[in-house]
Amino acid sequence: MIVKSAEFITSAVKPPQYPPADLPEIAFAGRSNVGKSSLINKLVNRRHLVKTSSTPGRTQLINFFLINQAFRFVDLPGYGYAKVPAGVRRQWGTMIETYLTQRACLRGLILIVDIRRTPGAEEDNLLHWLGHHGIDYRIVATKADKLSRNKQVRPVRQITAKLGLTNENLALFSAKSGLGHERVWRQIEDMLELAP
Ligand SMILES: Nc1nc2c(ncn2[C@@H]2O[C@H](COP(=O)(O)OP(=O)(O)OP(=O)(O)O)[C@@H](O)[C@H]2O)c(=O)[nH]1
Ligand SMILES: [Mg+2]
Repeated sequence: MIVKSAEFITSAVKPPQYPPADLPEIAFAGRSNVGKSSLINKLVNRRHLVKTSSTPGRTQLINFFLINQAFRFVDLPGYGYAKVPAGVRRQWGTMIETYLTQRACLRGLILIVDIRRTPGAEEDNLLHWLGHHGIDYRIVATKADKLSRNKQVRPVRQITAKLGLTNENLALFSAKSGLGHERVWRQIEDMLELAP
């Protein structure tokens, strides 16, 4: 994918604040601080399109970005951050669930996991829930640069086993080195049904 333009459109909490559902959308989800915003920045070759932070829970709204005037990326707030009060966490859950179930132009979701962490119940539940709602998804294991190549083998096996995936379904990625850039774009093009 050649990215000619990428711009922030708007932040939203509820449907009336979403942009019109006139373009296909790809959503990005994952645990708080996993590297969702960094992944989007890397994919579109912009360092600061999306705010990133070493403090978990930075992205608290649904953020919409217009790519090539043709489709949108949707950065969802991270889940599973322990320091967020339960009430706020519930609100986040509702916010994400509402987006995922009500957005007619949603074409698929990229679930991002940390290569160093075996996915837990949250990831499992999310994938089952997506399956149940007929929402297409792909998995990306990010921060691959944190492990040397031979140290990546075991965690990749654990992640694929835990989530019931084949190796082809999982893309290794690093926002730091750019590893997996092409692979993730192919996953996205696939969900957008764009010819390669
Ligand atoms: N080494 C390395 N660090 C990364 C990578 N991706 C993200 N980070 C770092 O991880 C931290 C969190 O990154 P973000 O992109 O803000 O994560 P997020 O998932 O958007 O976080 P929230 O919006 O808070 O849920 C930052 O300090 C990033 O620099 C990566 O591929 N490699
Ligand atoms: Mg973020």
